Amino acid sequence: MKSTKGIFALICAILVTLFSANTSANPLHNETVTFKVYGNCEMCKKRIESSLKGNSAIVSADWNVKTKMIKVVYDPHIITLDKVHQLIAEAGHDTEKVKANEVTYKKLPGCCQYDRKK
Ligand SMILES: [Cu+2]
Repeated sequence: MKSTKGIFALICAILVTLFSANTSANPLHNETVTFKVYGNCEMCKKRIESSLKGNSAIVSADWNVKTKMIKVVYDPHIITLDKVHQLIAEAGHDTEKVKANEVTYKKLPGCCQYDRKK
């Protein structure tokens, strides 16, 4: 009986390992990109970065208030670069690839409403 329990525990351990390997970023796959995201201040920085940080495919996200450039480390096997841009746009911030929806943009606090290219 003891060995049956042991095998069962082993199978569980394998399943847990496989499951977590498929749902969170794998360091072997990581890719780093840097691109422009429009915003103004520290509040924007928080909003931009947290639009990505909840996602298990994102290893890190760091937006620079001065240069308006974001550096994202992500696992391209789980998330596409287009989706990364889209998540930021959904928070109200234009990226060099994807524009935020007008309604979402207007909901940003006044100080965060960056100049948009017409
Ligand atoms: Cu702001």
